[in-house]
Amino acid sequence: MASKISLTRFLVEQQRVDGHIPSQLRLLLEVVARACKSISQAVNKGALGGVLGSAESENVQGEVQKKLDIIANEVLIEANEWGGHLAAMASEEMDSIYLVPNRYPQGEYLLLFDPLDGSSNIDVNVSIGTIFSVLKKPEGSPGVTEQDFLQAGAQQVAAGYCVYGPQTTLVLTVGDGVSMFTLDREQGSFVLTQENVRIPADTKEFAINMSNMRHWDEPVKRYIDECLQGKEGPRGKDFNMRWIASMVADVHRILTRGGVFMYPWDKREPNKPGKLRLMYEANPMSWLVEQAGGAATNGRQRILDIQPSQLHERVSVILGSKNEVDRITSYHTPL
Ligand code: P6P
Repeated sequence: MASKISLTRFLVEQQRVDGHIPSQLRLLLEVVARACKSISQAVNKGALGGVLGSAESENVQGEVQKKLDIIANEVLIEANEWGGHLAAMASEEMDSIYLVPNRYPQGEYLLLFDPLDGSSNIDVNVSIGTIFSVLKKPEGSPGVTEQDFLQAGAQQVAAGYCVYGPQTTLVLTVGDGVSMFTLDREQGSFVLTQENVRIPADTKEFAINMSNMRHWDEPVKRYIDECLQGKEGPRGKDFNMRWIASMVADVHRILTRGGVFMYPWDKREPNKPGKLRLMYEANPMSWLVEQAGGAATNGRQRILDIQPSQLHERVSVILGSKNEVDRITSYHTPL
């Protein structure tokens, strides 16, 4: 069997080969990976660790926080604040940005994360995950403000997620393709298990919460209806449906075997562009998908081109196999 390549060796060799990973960014990625290992251990304990259930509090989204949401958030903050690689952090679980305390050296990177995506699945033992995005702090500004975080997804310098499922797998891009690392619990390290991940351009599998069908806009209704017509319909083939209600798990399936994931705008909350968050869910996932040959739009625009105006703003998400995303987008923007 080929020798195991650890995450550390992979990052050192990538740094040496093409300079894609400056040393501070390499440190950042290794610290985030170590934090994900700790979160994985907490998740795996479940009821034995007294970490299931509600924390009896709400986050900035107005959602009830699970105990593990708060634990994961604290793990990421504590793991990253002292390293000297960050200027500040932002999290789905915190109203405002978190400045690195003055007692620690300040770095040039901004780290954004959803510490535990898919919280509704925690108590029923279904895969969940951590999503993270890395931006560079804009030059010149002495301090750090929320405004420094409001950069389009195309400005990311690294993005990834860690899915806590039957395996704990870290999936990462620094702009040179997508790599997957599986946690070897005996060694306690992430080991490279797939490089140059590619999403097939076509698929027969879609992921959407069908219970919202009556609330969708017409283009989404048209696309799903055509899929449901199967071989006898305009698509000329039968489709399969999956919906795990953990974006990390649905995106991992799409990176592994193709498919299209949709959380579109719907008329339940017409003033919100969508349910998912742009900065620390849609942007990192969209960059990973594009780096693997897929596509990601909000129905009308490439997600990575969206200029954010608020830290916790939401967005409609259509991502995955390029030909399917292009088709759905074309339904939204008829010629
Ligand atoms: P629904 C999890 O709460 C999440 O943010 C995504 O991970 C997931 O895709 C979506 O919401 C599930 O939403 O409305 O189906 O529960």
